[in-house]
Amino acid sequence: MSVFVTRDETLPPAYSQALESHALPPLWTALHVLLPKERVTAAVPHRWSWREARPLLHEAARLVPIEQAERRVLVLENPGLKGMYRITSTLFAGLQVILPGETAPSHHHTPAALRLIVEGEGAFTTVDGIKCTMERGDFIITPPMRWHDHGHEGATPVVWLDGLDIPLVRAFDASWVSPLRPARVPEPASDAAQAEFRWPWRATRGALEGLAASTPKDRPVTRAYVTLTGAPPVATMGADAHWLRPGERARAGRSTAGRVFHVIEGRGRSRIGETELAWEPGDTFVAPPWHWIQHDNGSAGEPACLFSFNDEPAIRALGLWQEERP
Ligand code: 1HN
Repeated sequence: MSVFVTRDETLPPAYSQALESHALPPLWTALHVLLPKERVTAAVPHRWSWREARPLLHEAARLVPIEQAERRVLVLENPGLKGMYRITSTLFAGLQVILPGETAPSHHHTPAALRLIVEGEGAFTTVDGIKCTMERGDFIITPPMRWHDHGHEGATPVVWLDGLDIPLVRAFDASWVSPLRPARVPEPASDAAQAEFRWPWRATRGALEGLAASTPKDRPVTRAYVTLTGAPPVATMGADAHWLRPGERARAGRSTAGRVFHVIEGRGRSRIGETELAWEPGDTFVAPPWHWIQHDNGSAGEPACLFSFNDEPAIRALGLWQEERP
């Protein structure tokens, strides 16, 4: 199926027919779509309410056995990209739920994954044999081609936010997954061993709180998640933690990267382009590329913490990075 009309109605029909049958469409009718005068995205700013999503996720856990689902995920699909299973043109996001005693079998794939734990305790994910504890607010990565599975030794459902670069990988026709392998019960792993894949929220929150105390009021309090060598967590995706001081209004500018935000703590609102989105803990919202972003921790007397992931490393690597600061 063609996404835009390439037939030039002013040409002789027989000539157009000949072009079509030789796989030689004219460029001149499509040039404005291939190269618009300004950046365009079909993705729209949107917020998924945790209050609305939570009961639907828990219902999925009742309705769909893990054996059938493999990964029990509800996709955070951008309303501007219906049927495309993506939150921006390059990023996938979803909410995954696992019940006590369940295991999601092991597999590996070319897309990279990252996770932010939303609710519950007692679950773990095993990455390349390293058992990573999942506690609320923890950030955990699964780099490309690493075997990974999930288990749950606790008592209540555990939910996390999944972020993957699937649409980007699919643009290269490079997306595939290994056959499944039953998950093996992993040995506990030391904090040092987990540090390759896991950033505990406890440590990140402490660092943010310290940073907030020493940062001038007009400067944003943000910490990028980086590996031990200072690199982005995976080659295609970056991630940050943001701390909004009580009453703070943080102008974050705009850039060519798409960004997904998740509320770990606090209440506020964000202006994404022309759209105002109110948020509370557990909510997820998306800022498509080249939209102005401004977060507002309203009048609440409490700090707010936002997690965010983005396609900035990928777009930088392609030479397409651009940003504007307020
Ligand atoms: C996947 O393998 C996981 O391993 C989560 O937990 C979400 C979304 C699309 C494709 C594969 C996981 C996924 C996924």
